[in-house]
Amino acid sequence: MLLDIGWPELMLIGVIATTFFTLMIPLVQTSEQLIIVRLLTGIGAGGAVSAAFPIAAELMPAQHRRTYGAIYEMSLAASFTVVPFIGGLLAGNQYAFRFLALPGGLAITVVPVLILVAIAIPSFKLMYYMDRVPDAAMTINVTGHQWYWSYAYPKEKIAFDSNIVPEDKLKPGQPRLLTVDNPLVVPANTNVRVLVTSTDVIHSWFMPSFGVQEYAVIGRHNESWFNVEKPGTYYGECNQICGVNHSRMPIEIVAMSKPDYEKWLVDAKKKFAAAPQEPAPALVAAAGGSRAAGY
Ligand SMILES: [Cu+2]
Repeated sequence: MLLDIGWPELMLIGVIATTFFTLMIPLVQTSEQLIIVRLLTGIGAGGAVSAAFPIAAELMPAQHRRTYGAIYEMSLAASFTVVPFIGGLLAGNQYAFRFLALPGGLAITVVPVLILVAIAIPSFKLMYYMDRVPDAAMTINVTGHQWYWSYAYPKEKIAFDSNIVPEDKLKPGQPRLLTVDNPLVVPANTNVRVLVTSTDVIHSWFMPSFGVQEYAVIGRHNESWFNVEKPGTYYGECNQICGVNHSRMPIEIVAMSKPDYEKWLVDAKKKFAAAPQEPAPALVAAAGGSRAAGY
């Protein structure tokens, strides 16, 4: 790193800068100067927060990094808004106080903060539960390619490609740009774990109705899970720009009742008999992603 400065030193510089610029606030004479000092305070505080997170990330369990990422973004936003403002108040700056004296001045500062805090509490809880992978009854390997998905059921020893059905081959009732030749079939009311990876560029396996969006990255297995409560057909798309046919690699998932799924499986084992798959890596979450063999 530049001048051999590490994160701890950078954090210290941020804290010193924040303190220094906060102490500068009483010297401010015009509102323009206040804006500049507030911005510099924000950069100092933002720098301190940004340096603290890589340090903290090393100490955190990998499966919760998404939650910490959200905390980081909120801290960064606060660095530029709340911190310099409170700094101004603490420093007794006339402009900060004048702003508060405006009709509703306090309200437009405090109310959004309270709303954010109120939203944050259930969000963090939800993100925590989203990041946990409960005991899954089955695992499916999802692989993104330019430009189609392939699915493998390692335990069931089946694997197949899932390609878009071109518009002129659609049957009545099939939606265009969403219908595939071989949809992914899963049993309903079952915890299904997906391990998402890619063989070329970065894709993203996005199933809005399942609340699942997982990047498909070469050499990494990203883990997610879902449980489809209602049998039916569900659609999703690749939502990471991955090349010229990005819009032509939809995801179609058919959730069947367990008996129907078992029937499908019997046929699928004949139709899609796959070369033995590599065993599903069971410890992906604990290891924070693993290198897939063979890349
Ligand atoms: Cu893609």
